[in-house]
Amino acid sequence: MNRLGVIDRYRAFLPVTDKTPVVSLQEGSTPLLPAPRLARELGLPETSVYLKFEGMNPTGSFKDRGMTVAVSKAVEENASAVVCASTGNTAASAAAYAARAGLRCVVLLPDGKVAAGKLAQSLIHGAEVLAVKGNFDAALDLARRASQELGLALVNSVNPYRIAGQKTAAFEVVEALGRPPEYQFMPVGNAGNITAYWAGYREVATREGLGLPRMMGFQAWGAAPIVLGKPVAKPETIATAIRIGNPASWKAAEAARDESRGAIARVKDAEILAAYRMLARLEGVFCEPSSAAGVAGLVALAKAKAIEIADPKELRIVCVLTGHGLKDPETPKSLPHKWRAVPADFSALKKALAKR
Ligand code: AN7
Repeated sequence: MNRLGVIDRYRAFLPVTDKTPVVSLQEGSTPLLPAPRLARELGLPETSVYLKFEGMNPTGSFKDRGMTVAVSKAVEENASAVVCASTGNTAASAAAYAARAGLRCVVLLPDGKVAAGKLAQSLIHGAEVLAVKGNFDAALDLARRASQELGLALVNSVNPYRIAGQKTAAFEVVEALGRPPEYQFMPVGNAGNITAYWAGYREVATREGLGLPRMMGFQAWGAAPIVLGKPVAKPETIATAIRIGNPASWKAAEAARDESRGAIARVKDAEILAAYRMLARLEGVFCEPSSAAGVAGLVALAKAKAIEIADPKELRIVCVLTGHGLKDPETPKSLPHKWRAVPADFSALKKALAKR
């Protein structure tokens, strides 16, 4: 398959020139999956709900869209090393793209709070992994200082090249639907992604004379600074990717919310886990828990009959599933399952299958 990465596909809309060396893993071009069984379960029109499955990117999350641009520009600007703080996915992506570019990569991770798959990725790609005895917000402060004082290129989403790359997901949604959706639901952590999608939707709307979606962002209940209107000193949630108390793109996320007549609200861990299971069981789509926060928000609004439906046939709702479920192999085991041991014996198997 000849797949273009996001720089080659959207070159004209990105801050690159012919001189920029392209560091790519053929990221982007992710599926936009219809979710009719989920829609029916929520009492929404069957053709209305779509899943932008960003877990299908090379390192398993949306971060790759921004990382290809950030690392390509770091190489162009003669950086010899990159640094980031991360709840796991940014680190995994930075580690992979830095490896591909032959750059040194330093990742600062909140000690003990990173899902197993993400840590495994940073390690195998050869990043220098530093487990910070503190949360993401403390790690980001350290990464900023390391960038300023030690000259490492910072590849967190405060780097505008990251946001530029990530806005390409909005371009793909519009291409797939033929127009922007009425609503977009997504998780919010450091708030770079909601900022990037909003920039992307605004760009296509201006270019092609189209409308704009309402941006619906969801934080975890115990890590909801934007909802509460103040930083959270000790953010807590099972959705470790969005365990962030002081988002870097706070103001831009509020602008996306307000300009789009959208909302930023919070969902409980139990609601996140319920949506996570629902996606896996109704649609065959396995995302990581944080990714399900947007869907949990949709479930809550659909239940409250708070989704505006002008024309049921025309309604389009996109849920962004930011990361792959395999990133976090532990969480599924904590949920109830049909799982039992059987002796290696056919009559025992028959008996076991008879009682469901
Ligand atoms: C799966 O990797 O912040 O609101 O350091 O991994 O743009 O931060 C990850 C965030 C949603 C939130 N879903 O996006 C990091 C990091 C997943 C994520 C978010 C993250 P932003």
